[in-house]
Amino acid sequence: MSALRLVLGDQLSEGLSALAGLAQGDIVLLAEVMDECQYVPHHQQKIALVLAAMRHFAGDLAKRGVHVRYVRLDDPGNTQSIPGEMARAVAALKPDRVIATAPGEYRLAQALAAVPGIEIRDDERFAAAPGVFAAWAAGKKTLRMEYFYREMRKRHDVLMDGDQPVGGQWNYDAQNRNRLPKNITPPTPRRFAPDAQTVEVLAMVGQRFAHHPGRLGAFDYPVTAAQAEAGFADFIENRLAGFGDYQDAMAAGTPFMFHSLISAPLNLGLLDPLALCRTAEAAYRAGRAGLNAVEGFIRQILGWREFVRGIYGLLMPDYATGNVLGASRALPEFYWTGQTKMRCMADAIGQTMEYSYAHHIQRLMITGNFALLAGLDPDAVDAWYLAVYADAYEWVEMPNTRGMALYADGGVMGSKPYAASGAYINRMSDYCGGCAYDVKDATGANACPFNALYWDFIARHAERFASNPRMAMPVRSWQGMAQARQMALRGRADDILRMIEQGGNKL
Ligand code: FAD
Ligand code: DLZ
Ligand code: SF4
Repeated sequence: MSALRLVLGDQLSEGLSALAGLAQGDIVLLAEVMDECQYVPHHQQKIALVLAAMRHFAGDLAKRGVHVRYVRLDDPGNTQSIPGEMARAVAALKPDRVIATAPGEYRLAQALAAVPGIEIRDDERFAAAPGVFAAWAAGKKTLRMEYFYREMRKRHDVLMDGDQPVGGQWNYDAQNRNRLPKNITPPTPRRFAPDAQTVEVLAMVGQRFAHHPGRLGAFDYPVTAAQAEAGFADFIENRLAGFGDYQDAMAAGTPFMFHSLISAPLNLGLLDPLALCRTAEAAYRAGRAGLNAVEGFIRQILGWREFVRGIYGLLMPDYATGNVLGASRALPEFYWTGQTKMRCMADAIGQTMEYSYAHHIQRLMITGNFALLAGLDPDAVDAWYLAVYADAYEWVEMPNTRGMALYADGGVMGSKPYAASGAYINRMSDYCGGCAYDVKDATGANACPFNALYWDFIARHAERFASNPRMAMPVRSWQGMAQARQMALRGRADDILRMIEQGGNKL
């Protein structure tokens, strides 16, 4: 009996269910295929990361004596699709069984389900075992991350004192919102210089995907589990303590702040989410980081990451078409170049092109907030986030984008839209000081675009949000404004929206 076992590019985990019971005579298939490299125009660093990590993983398996069938992108005969490569391997090797782990993305899950005779195993690399989210969600009118997060904390005994949360509170979010003081510079994260194998991948990607967004020059992602562990250890040692206070802070030219940078290796399967939480908890218990930092970090992994996966699993494929605000504007060109006078947008997009990375508050409150206020088409915004970030897979990207950032799901992910004017950005960053626009002005030709767009957004959706307790205040403020002020704000917003519709080059 021989089995063909498929390992996808984001399934690079030793304990993968598809590899359970691996026996002599089995063959493990990894395939580099154009379909996966270009279903959106992935950032060049993202493609390089996935392919380099796949090659390293396959090499490690082979060193352990496992028979690996590794298909390179430019191998003759490559059909350039995962189902195609499975069919080719089956025809060549005639295995008795074909085994895979369920793909994270709906698109590929559908395609694999159609492969004749395939055994698809659950993906067990998450804190919520299969079925747990659906059982928790059953019968609930609204689904809120906070309550699922508490379940995960209890179930896995993370940051608990008996049946109570450590410190007496479940969530220290209110202590995660400091601005970065001028005299604090976040430590430079440990990065990983490409080895010969990765250099070869970088050269190939540079040639074949030169038309994709982003630059390759700064590539130094971890590409093995050992490197990913070392990167995480560096975070625990040098940045976790600052993560709590400055989780929501932004500063120009400070792309990584105190963040962990683990999302890309974690989503590839190189790290184990529960192990990360336990290491962070140990740092708290050893007095090496405060509770607001450690709880804040654990909340992102055990809370948000598990919650968005649950939402995606529960609500696809309908979730992909949600657009309750009827947003339809095309994505302005500067999303691909960073060339705009808006300093916050230029900085967040610029570092995205440089590193294939932006931290959460940049994704949510800068590029996401702009897309929300400007009524950009959720399909285009989704495709952008999926393309440009090294950690982006649809199961995690889509609920964050369509739900959290764009409110296109009508409030499944969050109880209110994360809409904010320039005042919020000014409070949480140093962007506005050096910007060509005036954050204190909302209506002049030089006024911060976020200001008029914010009020225009409230005005456009006043009816929908008037009955939302968390949005009633801005709606009332808008309704109480003098008509002349309302007209001036909407006039400025019209000008900005027109500029966006003309490609955004004048912004
Ligand atoms: P840290 O700030 O150090 O957080 C630690 C970890 O917590 C992250 O690595 C990640 O695994 C997890 N996490 C934090 N926030 C979230 C969240 N909202 N949802 C799920 N996991 C979370 N994250 C992705 O992994 N892939 C995506 O494609 C993605 N797209 C996003 C799109 C938008 C519009 C927004 C607002 C957020 C998105 N996020 C996505 C969530 C978050 O921005 C990234 O996980 C985070 O910025 C990664 O950087 P980090 O590893 O330094 O995170
Ligand atoms: C993202 C990605 C890329 C760029 N390339 C490949 C590839 O060549 N082969 C592969 O198996 N996986 C790749 N991936 C990851 C897949 O897109 C991912 O496994 C699916 O989206 C399912 O989550
Ligand atoms: Fe961004 Fe407005 Fe501040 Fe400029 S003034 S950095 S556009 S928020």
